[in-house]
Amino acid sequence: MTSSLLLATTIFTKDVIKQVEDDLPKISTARLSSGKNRDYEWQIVWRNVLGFVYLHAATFYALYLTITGRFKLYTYIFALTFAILAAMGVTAGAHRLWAHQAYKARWPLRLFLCVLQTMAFQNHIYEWVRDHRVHHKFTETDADPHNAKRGFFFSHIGWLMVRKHKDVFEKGSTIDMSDLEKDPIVMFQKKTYLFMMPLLCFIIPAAIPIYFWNEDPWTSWYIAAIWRYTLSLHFTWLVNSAAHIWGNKPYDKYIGATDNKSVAICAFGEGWHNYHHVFPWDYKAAELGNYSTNLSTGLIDLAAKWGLAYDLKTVSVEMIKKRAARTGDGSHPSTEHTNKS
Ligand code: ST9
Ligand code: ZN
Ligand code: ZN
Repeated sequence: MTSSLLLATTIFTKDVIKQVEDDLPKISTARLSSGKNRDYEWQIVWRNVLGFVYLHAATFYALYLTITGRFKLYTYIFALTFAILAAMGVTAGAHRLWAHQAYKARWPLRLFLCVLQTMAFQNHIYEWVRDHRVHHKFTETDADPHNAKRGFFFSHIGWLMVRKHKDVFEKGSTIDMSDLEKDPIVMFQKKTYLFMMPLLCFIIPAAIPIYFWNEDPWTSWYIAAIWRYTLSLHFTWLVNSAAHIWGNKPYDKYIGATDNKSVAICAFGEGWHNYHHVFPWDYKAAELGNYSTNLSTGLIDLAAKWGLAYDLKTVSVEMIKKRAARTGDGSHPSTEHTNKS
């Protein structure tokens, strides 16, 4: 059992099956039609395509197990709890703490968030942050790893199945990562990721229901490991796709990012993306709303109460109002009657 779990979980990891990838032809399947990019060709990464095909096929099987009631209730409660915790590692950790330095965290909190982020398998913190900083600095250009101008599919999942545009490497090399290089927790995670990630994202969550309440091993694998992981990936990806396509632009109508409540709920507060692109240093990643649409803020506030988080950055109401009046689309409460466009 353990070896088959290991085999399945490592299917994505970069180096473990690099050999397999090297054997596959790097197929250039299409040219982008935009004049600017005539020299750019897609290079499909079949290792990732196959990985995602497996994930989604296995997720459908998990749905079948769910519909037919072939699971123990504890397994679902556990999977949900695990998913929420892992998401906090991405939102409160990789995103607000490490990518944007929106607050500071003492080492026990950084260690906790790092463990949670490893449970989420969205690449190690260093890589996640580098891609995300590039996304903010070069939003919706060829240097943006998940450039939403290339459509929903590309910005949602497609970007993880092809080699990056050369602008991502070139312009990405201007990103300062020295703060992360000074964080021993981040660097330790980077070094040990290929071992820690499969353990924390797949093996441990699949083993807990088997060990503690005698869940069927395959049910545990499909529901607590695969289905939980796939769903949390899609919720995350919606921030890059849906929240760059559909929604309001209360703070800046000239950018692609939108405020999208449904995405905010699914992504624990990360769907207020128009606000976030305008004020990326705000630890709430939102102006309005409460913990129900922004659980990540709740966690940071709690950590601040306990003295584990400090220097929480935010934006004054005045500054927000001025910006909404100047560049918003008129959907901000303070401009609704004056600035409709
Ligand atoms: C995943 C990530 O899903 C999701 C991120 C979402 C972000 C959302 C943000 C929104 C806010 C937060 C919302 C949270 C909501 C949470 C809710 C939860 C319910 N700059 O990448 P490589 C250089 S991961 C500068 O291999 P290829 C660098 O030298 C899913 N330089 O490029 C690098 O070498 P090294 C699981 C850069 O070969 C070298 O290029 N993971 C940059 O084109 C090669 O880099 C997967 O599916 C940069 N930005 O491959 C696998 N980038 O690293 C994902 C690269 O040694 N990745 N360089 O320094 C891959 O397999 C590959 O990256 C690839 C591209 C095939 C996509
Ligand atoms: Zn964005
Ligand atoms: Zn951000």
